[in-house]
Amino acid sequence: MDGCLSPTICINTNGGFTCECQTGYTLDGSTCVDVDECLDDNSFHCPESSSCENNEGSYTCRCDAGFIKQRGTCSDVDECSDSSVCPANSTCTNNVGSYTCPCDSGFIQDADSCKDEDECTDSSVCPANSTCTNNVGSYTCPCDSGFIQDADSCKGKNNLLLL
Ligand SMILES: [Ca+2]
Ligand SMILES: [Ca+2]
Ligand SMILES: [Ca+2]
Repeated sequence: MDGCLSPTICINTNGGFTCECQTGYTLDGSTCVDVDECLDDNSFHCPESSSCENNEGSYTCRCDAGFIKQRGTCSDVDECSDSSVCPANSTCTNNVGSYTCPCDSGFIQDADSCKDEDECTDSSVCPANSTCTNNVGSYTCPCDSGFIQDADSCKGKNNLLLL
Protein backbone atom coordinates (compact mmCIF):
# COMPACT_ATOMS: atom_id res chain seq x y z
CA MET A 1 0.00 0.00 0.00
CA ASP A 2 1.58 3.24 -1.11
CA GLY A 3 -1.12 5.79 -0.51
CA CYS A 4 -4.52 6.52 0.90
CA LEU A 5 -7.80 6.11 -0.90
CA SER A 6 -10.00 9.17 -1.30
CA PRO A 7 -11.58 10.65 0.78
CA THR A 8 -8.92 9.76 3.28
CA ILE A 9 -5.86 11.89 3.78
CA CYS A 10 -2.37 10.65 4.19
CA ILE A 11 -0.52 11.57 7.36
CA ASN A 12 3.23 11.07 7.23
CA THR A 13 4.63 9.36 10.25
CA ASN A 14 8.14 8.43 11.21
CA GLY A 15 9.04 5.86 8.57
CA GLY A 16 5.62 5.50 7.06
CA PHE A 17 2.13 6.96 6.89
CA THR A 18 -1.34 6.49 8.24
CA CYS A 19 -4.62 7.26 6.60
CA GLU A 20 -7.17 9.44 8.30
CA CYS A 21 -10.52 10.70 7.29
CA GLN A 22 -10.94 14.25 6.05
CA THR A 23 -13.08 16.67 8.00
CA GLY A 24 -16.71 15.74 7.42
CA TYR A 25 -15.98 12.04 7.16
CA THR A 26 -15.73 9.33 9.76
CA LEU A 27 -14.03 5.99 9.68
CA ASP A 28 -16.41 3.09 9.17
CA GLY A 29 -14.35 -0.07 9.19
CA SER A 30 -11.57 0.67 6.71
CA THR A 31 -13.40 3.33 4.66
CA CYS A 32 -14.33 6.91 5.31
CA VAL A 33 -18.01 7.70 5.09
CA ASP A 34 -19.81 11.03 5.09
CA VAL A 35 -20.96 12.31 8.47
CA ASP A 36 -24.61 13.36 8.45
CA GLU A 37 -24.11 16.53 10.45
CA CYS A 38 -27.83 17.22 10.41
CA LEU A 39 -28.55 14.32 12.74
CA ASP A 40 -26.69 15.94 15.61
CA ASP A 41 -27.68 19.39 16.85
CA ASN A 42 -24.12 20.02 17.98
CA SER A 43 -22.63 19.25 14.56
CA PHE A 44 -24.30 21.93 12.49
CA HIS A 45 -24.95 25.62 12.90
CA CYS A 46 -27.76 26.98 10.76
CA PRO A 47 -29.31 30.43 11.09
CA GLU A 48 -32.90 30.96 12.17
CA SER A 49 -35.56 30.11 9.57
CA SER A 50 -33.36 27.58 7.82
CA SER A 51 -32.81 23.84 8.01
CA CYS A 52 -29.77 21.61 7.74
CA GLU A 53 -29.26 19.70 4.52
CA ASN A 54 -26.63 16.99 4.49
CA ASN A 55 -24.24 16.58 1.58
CA GLU A 56 -21.12 14.60 0.79
CA GLY A 57 -18.30 15.83 3.02
CA SER A 58 -20.24 18.67 4.60
CA TYR A 59 -23.73 20.20 4.91
CA THR A 60 -25.58 23.33 3.84
CA CYS A 61 -28.26 25.45 5.45
CA ARG A 62 -31.31 25.88 3.26
CA CYS A 63 -33.53 28.83 4.04
CA ASP A 64 -37.16 27.96 4.71
CA ALA A 65 -39.76 28.80 2.07
CA GLY A 66 -40.42 32.54 2.11
CA PHE A 67 -36.89 33.36 3.29
CA ILE A 68 -33.76 34.27 1.35
CA LYS A 69 -30.12 33.97 2.33
CA GLN A 70 -28.52 37.32 3.06
CA ARG A 71 -25.12 37.76 4.68
CA GLY A 72 -25.28 34.37 6.40
CA THR A 73 -28.79 34.76 7.73
CA CYS A 74 -32.20 33.98 6.29
CA SER A 75 -34.32 37.09 5.82
CA ASP A 76 -38.00 37.36 5.01
CA VAL A 77 -38.74 37.76 1.31
CA ASP A 78 -40.90 40.81 0.65
CA GLU A 79 -43.15 39.11 -1.89
CA CYS A 80 -45.05 42.38 -2.30
CA SER A 81 -42.11 43.97 -4.10
CA ASP A 82 -43.35 41.93 -7.07
CA SER A 83 -46.60 43.64 -8.00
CA SER A 84 -47.84 40.58 -9.91
CA VAL A 85 -47.87 38.33 -6.85
CA CYS A 86 -51.46 39.17 -5.87
CA PRO A 87 -54.56 39.03 -8.07
CA ALA A 88 -56.30 42.13 -9.38
CA ASN A 89 -58.43 44.07 -6.89
CA SER A 90 -56.45 42.93 -3.86
CA THR A 91 -53.64 44.50 -1.86
CA CYS A 92 -50.46 42.57 -1.09
CA THR A 93 -49.61 42.45 2.62
CA ASN A 94 -46.15 41.15 3.49
CA ASN A 95 -45.55 39.13 6.66
CA VAL A 96 -42.61 37.16 8.06
CA GLY A 97 -42.31 33.97 6.01
CA SER A 98 -45.22 34.65 3.71
CA TYR A 99 -47.75 37.24 2.49
CA THR A 100 -51.48 37.65 2.07
CA CYS A 101 -53.69 39.19 -0.63
CA PRO A 102 -56.82 40.49 1.07
CA CYS A 103 -59.42 41.63 -1.43
CA ASP A 104 -60.05 45.35 -1.71
CA SER A 105 -63.25 46.83 -0.34
CA GLY A 106 -66.14 45.92 -2.64
CA PHE A 107 -64.52 42.68 -3.80
CA ILE A 108 -64.79 39.16 -2.38
CA GLN A 109 -62.52 36.12 -2.52
CA ASP A 110 -63.31 33.66 -5.31
CA ALA A 111 -60.76 30.85 -5.50
CA ASP A 112 -57.49 32.64 -6.32
CA SER A 113 -59.05 35.87 -7.49
CA CYS A 114 -61.10 38.74 -6.12
CA LYS A 115 -64.41 39.26 -7.84
CA ASP A 116 -66.86 42.09 -7.54
CA GLU A 117 -69.23 41.74 -4.63
CA ASP A 118 -72.85 42.07 -5.74
CA GLU A 119 -74.00 44.27 -2.89
CA CYS A 120 -77.54 44.24 -4.30
CA THR A 121 -78.14 40.65 -3.15
CA ASP A 122 -78.59 42.26 0.28
CA SER A 123 -81.95 44.03 -0.06
CA SER A 124 -81.25 46.30 2.92
CA VAL A 125 -78.21 47.93 1.30
CA CYS A 126 -80.25 50.69 -0.38
CA PRO A 127 -82.83 53.00 1.22
CA ALA A 128 -86.55 52.70 0.56
CA ASN A 129 -87.82 53.93 -2.80
CA SER A 130 -84.55 53.29 -4.60
CA THR A 131 -83.23 50.45 -6.76
CA CYS A 132 -79.85 48.92 -6.08
CA THR A 133 -77.55 48.93 -9.10
CA ASN A 134 -74.43 46.84 -8.85
CA ASN A 135 -71.15 47.96 -10.45
CA VAL A 136 -67.59 46.71 -10.33
CA GLY A 137 -66.14 47.56 -6.92
CA SER A 138 -69.24 49.27 -5.60
CA TYR A 139 -72.96 49.91 -6.17
CA THR A 140 -75.37 52.82 -6.45
CA CYS A 141 -78.90 53.43 -5.16
CA PRO A 142 -80.62 55.68 -7.67
CA CYS A 143 -84.00 56.88 -6.41
CA ASP A 144 -87.06 55.45 -8.08
CA SER A 145 -89.13 57.59 -10.42
CA GLY A 146 -91.05 60.18 -8.41
CA PHE A 147 -88.48 60.26 -5.63
CA ILE A 148 -85.38 62.38 -5.21
CA GLN A 149 -82.20 62.00 -3.23
CA ASP A 150 -82.16 63.61 0.21
CA ALA A 151 -79.03 62.78 2.18
CA ASP A 152 -79.05 58.97 2.46
CA SER A 153 -82.71 58.49 1.65
CA CYS A 154 -85.12 58.97 -1.24
CA LYS A 155 -88.04 61.28 -0.58
CA GLY A 156 -91.19 61.83 -2.55
CA LYS A 157 -90.93 64.96 -4.66
CA ASN A 158 -94.20 66.31 -3.30
CA ASN A 159 -93.11 65.91 0.32
CA LEU A 160 -89.97 67.86 -0.38
CA LEU A 161 -91.87 70.69 -2.07
CA LEU A 162 -93.97 71.13 1.09
CA LEU A 163 -90.91 71.77 3.24
CA1 LIG B 1 -22.20 15.45 5.45
CA1 LIG C 1 -42.73 37.75 3.41
CA1 LIG D 1 -70.28 45.62 -6.68
